[in-house]
Amino acid sequence: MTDILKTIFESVLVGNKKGVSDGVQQAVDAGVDAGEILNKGLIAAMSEVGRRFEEGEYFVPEMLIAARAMSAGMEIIKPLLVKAGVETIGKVAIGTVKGDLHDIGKNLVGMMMEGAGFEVIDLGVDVTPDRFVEAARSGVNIIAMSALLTTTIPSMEATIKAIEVSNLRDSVRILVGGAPVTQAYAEKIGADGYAADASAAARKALEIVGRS
Ligand code: B1M
Repeated sequence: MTDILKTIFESVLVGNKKGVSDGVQQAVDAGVDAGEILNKGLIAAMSEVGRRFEEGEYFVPEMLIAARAMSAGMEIIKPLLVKAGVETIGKVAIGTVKGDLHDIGKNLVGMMMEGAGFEVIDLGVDVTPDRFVEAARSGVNIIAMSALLTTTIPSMEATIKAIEVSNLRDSVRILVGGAPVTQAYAEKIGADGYAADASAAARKALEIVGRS
């Protein structure tokens, strides 16, 4: 790994937003390929962040600041990636379900998925089943639903039913998570995957699209 990619990698690990954006800008100015900055700098670092989180070396705050630092770098290279036609691993539409306004965990999951190489479309909070159906119709690979309230998790099942009724169930995979959600619940409502935290969600999404 070149020195500049190493600097980007290490800046993401410690959540140094300015270090990441300066490093990415320097790499771009030096003519380093945007795909290389993405894969060897940003994505590699987020995968290490995920590993440290799962090993108990990092906690939610460390993961959050690393993800924010990574996003600062993404902002710089996104237009270059689009121009170069660098393909993302897949498209994920993520949202917090109807009636639920909690978005910290959902944002973190979205950032980790972006860090894993997905294009993430953030539908926001209080997302109705119809809005998820619309996203499924737009051609995303994964619908990712987050819920933090025991009173709102039934909206996940309602959304899956709405996707089925719209004949879109075979074209998207569905991932669910959030504090009150369990593997058993995910299976009961017919989701394709469950993850307990943001790092596991990114891994699960990779598994779902066959890139794990
Ligand atoms: Co609310 N709230 N809240 N709240 N809130 C909880 C969730 C609660 C457990 C607090 C409590 O009573 N102990 C409780 C829910 C009880 C229950 O239903 N079992 C609760 C309640 C009751 C409420 C209100 C009803 C309170 C009221 O008004 N009476 C109200 C509801 C509003 C609504 O949504 N309609 C409410 C409001 C709020 C605030 C607006 C004040 C604020 C939200 C701010 C925001 O999100 N922008 C808030 C907060 C901050 C919390 C707590 C304190 C923290 C949630 C959080 O951000 N955690 C929470 C108590 C707690 O968790 N200790 C609580 C950090 C975050 C990183 O974790 O979101 O769990 P989490 O996400 C994790 C995993 O769950 C997972 O990965 C994430 C990262 O590792 N994950 C996924 C999440 N989504 C995933 C999706 C995946 C996979 C993994 O795949 C797609």
